[in-house]
Amino acid sequence: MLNSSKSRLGVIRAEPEPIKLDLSSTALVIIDMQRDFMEPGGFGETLGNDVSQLARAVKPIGAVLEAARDTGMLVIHTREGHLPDLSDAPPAKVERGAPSLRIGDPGPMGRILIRGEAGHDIIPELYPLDSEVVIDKPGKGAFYATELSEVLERYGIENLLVCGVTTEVCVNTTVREANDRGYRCIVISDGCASYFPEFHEMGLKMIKAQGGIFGWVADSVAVLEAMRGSAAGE
Ligand code: TIU
Repeated sequence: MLNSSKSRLGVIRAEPEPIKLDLSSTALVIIDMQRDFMEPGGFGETLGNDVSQLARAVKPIGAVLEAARDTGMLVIHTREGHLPDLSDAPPAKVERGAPSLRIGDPGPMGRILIRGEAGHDIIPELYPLDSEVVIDKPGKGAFYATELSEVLERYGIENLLVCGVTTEVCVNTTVREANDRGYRCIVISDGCASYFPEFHEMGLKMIKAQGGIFGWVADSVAVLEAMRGSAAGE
């Protein structure tokens, strides 16, 4: 059963300081690990990006996802995308820049960033189980115009382990939204990636600066230690 009333304490070796958490009120949030960002021919590449930069996050996320499944932690996957009629896509987003294909245009994985198309789906390595929550979001943040707040309240969640792509865009936006709503966010450093390595680095620094202004940062090894560690069952 998810989130039993029994608390399960874990300490994560994080920056700017270690954090002690009740793992039974903690969820794993995996941001936008979609083919549209990860593979050639999708939204990320149409913006001119080298999508191979994101591959490094897949294995660390996979390890934490496996531990979450083993320990019964709530798992939430998000997907950025729009309705086929683009009614939830602001013109300011669709018309921006000079991409090779715009949102809604037909591409090699179906229409770019449109719900239900092959490119919008999550990569096979991290595919959600039927029992896991999938949040479809039209924006960069996972709280804006979604049911995420209601889901977290329903499961009594207070802490979020956050990973996914890209570090400085959807991960940072979601962490900032979550922080303002009172959630403790622990960002998994090697479970995030950016098309720009320097933005990845600075995106993590921004979260943990000033005593953890938006949250904490820990690598997947430290998170796994806490999830599988001796504190479990305390
Ligand atoms: N372009 C970019 O870096 N990211 C996005 O557009 N969306 C997410 O980060 N998911």
